[in-house]
Amino acid sequence: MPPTPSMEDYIERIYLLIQDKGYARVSDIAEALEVHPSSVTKMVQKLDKDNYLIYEKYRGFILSSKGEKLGKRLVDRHELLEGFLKVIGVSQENIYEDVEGIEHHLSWDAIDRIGDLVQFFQDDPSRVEQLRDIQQQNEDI
Ligand SMILES: [Mn+2]
Repeated sequence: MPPTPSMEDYIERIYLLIQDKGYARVSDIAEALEVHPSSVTKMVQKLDKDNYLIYEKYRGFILSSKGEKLGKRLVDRHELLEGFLKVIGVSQENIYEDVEGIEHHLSWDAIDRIGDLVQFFQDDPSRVEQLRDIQQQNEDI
């Protein structure tokens, strides 16, 4: 069974917490995701059952290799989508919320194709300028 959007949010956040501090605790996750600790406990049990997590007594949780692999992929996907929205000219103030809104709902095929498009712009900055010209024209109408 593929992870649900909510599981993805947890794994992504746990991956970032572990990168930052070496471990993740229920209270840290609850704070970061703005949810009640009892919800975190429930999800942690589910992620443990599905072999994404390893519970370390007294310390908190670490990700299993399966969890870590997925966590890295989810964090990379988030960053790619931020880069994509940025390059197409979305206002900085909207980017984070927009990525949170779409990241769980695209196929990995779509993610990879967006990656190609980001690369297309990165490979030649004049392409970004051409896009900005079109955007300027559309604003002027
Ligand atoms: Mn995210």
